[in-house]
Amino acid sequence: MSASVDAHTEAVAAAGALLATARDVTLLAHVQPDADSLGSALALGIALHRRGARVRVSFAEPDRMPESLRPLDVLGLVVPADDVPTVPEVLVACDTASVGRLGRLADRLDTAAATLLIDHHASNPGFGTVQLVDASVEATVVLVHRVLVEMGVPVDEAIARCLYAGLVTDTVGFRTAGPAAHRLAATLVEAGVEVEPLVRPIMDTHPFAWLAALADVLHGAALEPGAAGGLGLVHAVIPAALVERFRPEEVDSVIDEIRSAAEAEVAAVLKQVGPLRWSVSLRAKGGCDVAVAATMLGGGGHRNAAGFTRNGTAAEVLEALRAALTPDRVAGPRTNSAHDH
Ligand SMILES: [Mn+2]
Repeated sequence: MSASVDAHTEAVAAAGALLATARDVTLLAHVQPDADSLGSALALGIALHRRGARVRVSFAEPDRMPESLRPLDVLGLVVPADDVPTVPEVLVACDTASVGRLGRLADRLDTAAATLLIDHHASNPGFGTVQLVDASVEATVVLVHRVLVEMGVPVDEAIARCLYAGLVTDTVGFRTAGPAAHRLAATLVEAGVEVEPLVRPIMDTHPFAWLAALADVLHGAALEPGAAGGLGLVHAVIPAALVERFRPEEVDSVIDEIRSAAEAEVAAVLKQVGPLRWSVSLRAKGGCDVAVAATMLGGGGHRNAAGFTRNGTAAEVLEALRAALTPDRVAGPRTNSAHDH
């Protein structure tokens, strides 16, 4: 066994020991929570609630649970950020690549009596008293499952649904999943997960009005074959009017359409979140590392999926992105962590 495997085994044991004795646990997802982050927090939350602990799950923003993920919260564990205790007994940060991803709840890391970080982002600097960070797994829910096994928790259907939701989304429908993740998926289906009704609302459902809006956004997309050191960049802009009109489930799905352009290694979607403020999603296909560019621009992420937020006009943000995607910055050795989110 390598040293890192030993370290992760120790961290799983430490995480299990901390949670096994915890009486009151606050589980946090990152801002704009996705299925991996909320699925991780809810899977642990359901398990701990069933062991008799007082449990709450929250995130700093937005102020509502993403509609498509609401069915995962079968026990009603999600509370508004304002209801998170000022001094939590045990705080668990799930799928949180940096302190900043906790938003205005980040200060609870300093006040909590004990903190546990569970994450799979290679760029994570590490924080918290117990740190379970393993960039070799496809999703944070994989690490949560290890902790549940360590604690001897039976993975019932409700927990399995949370874990499956994180696994299927972070692996883009298992396309980046390795053998162990496929085996975990089989275990979760055996525990009772009905895949189609679980996944369709999360990955594959939009209001009819979105189709026309999406057509407009795609019509405005542009291809720059010479960008990213000649690997090609395709990008699209989502104006504030559409960001405000539609759910994150619609807005955040645009990148999956844009990245299908064969002529571009890198895809970018600029989402207008203020008059002169943009939240930018980046995707790559393995030929370059968009986490490097995103980190340079104040964000972060994985090699093939990253993002950042930046002020300026759309043209200015695109210019900054082009500059960050120069070949010497985006090349670099491939890692074994070919996953998204
Ligand atoms: Mn994740």
